[in-house]
Amino acid sequence: MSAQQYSFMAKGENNLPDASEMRFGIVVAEWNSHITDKLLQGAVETLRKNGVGEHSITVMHVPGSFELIYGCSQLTQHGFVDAVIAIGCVIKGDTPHFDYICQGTTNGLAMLNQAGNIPVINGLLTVNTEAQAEERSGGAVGNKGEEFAATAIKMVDFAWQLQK
Ligand code: DLZ
Repeated sequence: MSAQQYSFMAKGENNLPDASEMRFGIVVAEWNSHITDKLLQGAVETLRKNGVGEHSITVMHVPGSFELIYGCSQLTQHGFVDAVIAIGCVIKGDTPHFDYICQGTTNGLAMLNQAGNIPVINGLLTVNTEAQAEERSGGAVGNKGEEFAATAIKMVDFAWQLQK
C-alpha cells in the first residue's frame, strides 16, 4: 500500500477510526498521582467514547516515570494489546534529576517504538510547575490524556492498515 493510499483512508483529527476491536494497555506512574490519575481518566474516557470495550483496556501502575520503559516493554511483548500508552508526570525540581528522568524515559519509549512490535504512546507530561501540570490534566489547557488516547487509536489503525 502506498503512502498516498493510506492518507486517503486516514480520518480527520476529530474523526477517529473505529476502535471497537482494539485493545490497549496503559502504564501509569505513581509519582504525581494527583496528575497521572486525571490523565488516565481522560485517556480511558476517550477510548471508551470511541468504542473500546471495558475489558479491552488493561491498566498497570509503576512507581515512577522512569519505570514506564520497563512496564511498557513488558506489555509490548505479551501480545494481548494492540498499543500501549505510557502516562507519567515529571515536575521540574531544584536538581538536574528532572532532565535525566525526562531524557531517559523519552529515549526509552522511543527505543520501544523503534523495536516496532506495537505502538507506544509517549504520555509523559514534562512541566516546570505544578500549575502547568494541573492545566494539562483537566484544567485550562484540557486533558492531555484524551490526546494520548486519540493518538493510540490512530496508531493502531495505522498498523492494521499495513497488515491488510
Ligand atoms: C526520583 C523522581 C523525581 C525526583 N521526580 C519524579 C517526577 O517528578 N515524576 C516521576 O514520575 N518520577 C520521579 N522520580 C522517580 C523516578 O521516575 C524513578 O521512579 C526513580 O528514579 C527510580 O528509578
